[in-house]
Amino acid sequence: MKRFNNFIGGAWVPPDSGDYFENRNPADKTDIVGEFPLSQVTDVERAVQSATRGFAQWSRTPAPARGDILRVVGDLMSKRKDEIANGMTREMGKPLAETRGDVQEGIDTAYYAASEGRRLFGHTVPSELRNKWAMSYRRPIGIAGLICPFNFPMAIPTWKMFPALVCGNACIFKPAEDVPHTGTMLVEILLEAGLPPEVIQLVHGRGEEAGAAIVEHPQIPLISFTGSTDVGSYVGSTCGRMHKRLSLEMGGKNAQIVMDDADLDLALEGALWGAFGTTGQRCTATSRLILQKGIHDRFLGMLVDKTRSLKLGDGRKDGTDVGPLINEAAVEKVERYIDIGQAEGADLLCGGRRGEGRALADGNFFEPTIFARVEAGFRLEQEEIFGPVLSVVRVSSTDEAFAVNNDVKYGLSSSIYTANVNVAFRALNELDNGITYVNAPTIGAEAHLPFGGVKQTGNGHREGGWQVYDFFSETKVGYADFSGTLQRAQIDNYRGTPD
Ligand code: UN1
Repeated sequence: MKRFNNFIGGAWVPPDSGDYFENRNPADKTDIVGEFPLSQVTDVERAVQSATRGFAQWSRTPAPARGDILRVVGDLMSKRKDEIANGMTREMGKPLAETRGDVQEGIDTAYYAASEGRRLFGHTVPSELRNKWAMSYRRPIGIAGLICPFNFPMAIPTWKMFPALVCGNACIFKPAEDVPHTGTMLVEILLEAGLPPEVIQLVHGRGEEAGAAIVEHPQIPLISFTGSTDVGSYVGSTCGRMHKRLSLEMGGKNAQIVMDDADLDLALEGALWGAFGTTGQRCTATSRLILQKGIHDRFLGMLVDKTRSLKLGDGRKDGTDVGPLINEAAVEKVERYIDIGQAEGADLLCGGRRGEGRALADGNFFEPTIFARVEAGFRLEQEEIFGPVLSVVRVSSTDEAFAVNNDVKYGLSSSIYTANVNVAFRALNELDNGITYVNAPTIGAEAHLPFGGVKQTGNGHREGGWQVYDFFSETKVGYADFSGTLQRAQIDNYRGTPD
C-alpha cells in the first residue's frame, strides 16, 4: 500500500506519532488509495516554525513575482486536469465531469490570483492638509491556517490558498481526512511551480487533533475554515478568544423556488443538478424545492420520473449520474433523516434507502430521495442533511415562497425560476442569501465572484472574487507630510460652524 507523508520544513516527512490512517475509495471500500499521516500538536509546531521562516522570505517577494508562481501553478493544473480529476473521483466519489469542473475552478482561481499580484490595489486620497499625502496599502499578515472540507477537494483549498499566497502569507494546509490525496497533489504542483518550500506546509490528520492544533496555535493569526456549523462554532469561539482573524464558511439549506409561470423543463434540469449533483454534498446543494400550487402536482410528477432514472454508481464509469456519499457516517446521517421525515409525516416519493445490487455493494451509495408534503418548520426542512435528499414544500404565493426560503438559520444560496422580471428582481432583493440565482440552480458559483452566505452560514467574510484579498491582507495607512511644519488634522483647517 502506498504511504504518503506530510510536507513540513521543506521535506516530505512522517508524522511524529508514526501513525497513519487508510484512505478508501467511497465507491469501492476494498480499494485503498493509500495511507496518510495522523498528525498531532508537535507536527503542527514544526510546521509553524518552518512557516515563520517561509513568511519572512515570501512576504518580501514582490507581489507580481508571487503571482507569477501561481500562473505556473495554473498551467500545471491545466496539463494534469484529467489525472487530478481521476485521483479525486477515486477518493471522493463524484463523477469525473464534476471533478474536472472542480480542478477547473482551481485553475480559474490560480489565474485570477496570478493577475491580482499586479493589482492588490490600495487607495491614494487627498489629505485635508497641504503638502501631505494620504494612502492605504496592503501588507501580508503572517501564517494562514487553512482547514478544508471534502466536497470540493481542489477548488476550496485553492480559494483559500492562492489569495493567501499572492497576498504574501505562508500557509499551513489541512485537507479533510477523506481527501488527503488531492491535497497532496496540490502541494506537489505548488512546489514544482517554484514556490519556496517553507511557504507551504501540508499537515494531514483529523480535525480534532491536527485541525484543532492549527486553530489553537498562537502564532497562526489567520484561520480560514470551511465545514459544519457546529465545528465552526468551536473554531469561532477559539479564534475570538485568541483575537485571530477568521473566515467561516459553513452550512446551508438552500431552496429552489418554482413559480407558476416558470419554464418547467428548465426548472426540472436545475432541480436535478442542484439536488443530486455531488450527491447533495455541497454547501450550495438544493435541499428544498418550493413549488407554487398551480404547477405543484405536475412538476412533482416530472421530477419523480426523472429522479428514478438517475444512475447511481462509480463516478469513474461512463453513464454514472450520482456517485457515492463520502463515508459510512454520511450514509447513517442520511438514514436518520429518512426516519425523521417519515415520523414528521412527509411523503417519501422515491429513494430513501441505500443503493442496491452487486455493483453498489462495496460503496456508500444512497438513492436520490424526494419527500413531498413537507411543511415549513419540519426538521427535514430546517436542518442540513448533506446528502441526496430533496424536500418539497407547496406554497400559494410569491410572499409565502420568500418567507419559506428565508425562515431557516442558514443563508448561502437560493434560486428562483420565473418568467416575471419583477418577481425575479424582488427575489434578488428579498431572499436572505449570499447568492441568488434567477432561472439557474442553487449551485454554479464562479471563481471570480465573492462566495459566501448570511446568518449561520458564515461570519461576514467572502471567498473568491476580489473580496477575499481583503481577508488575506492587512490594510495599512501611510501619511507623508512634506510641508516642513506641524499640521494638525481636525484642528488647523477647521472653519467652525456658521451661526
Ligand atoms: C460548495 O457548495 O461547497 O457553487 C462549493 C458551486 C461551486 C462551489 C460550491 N462552484 O457550484
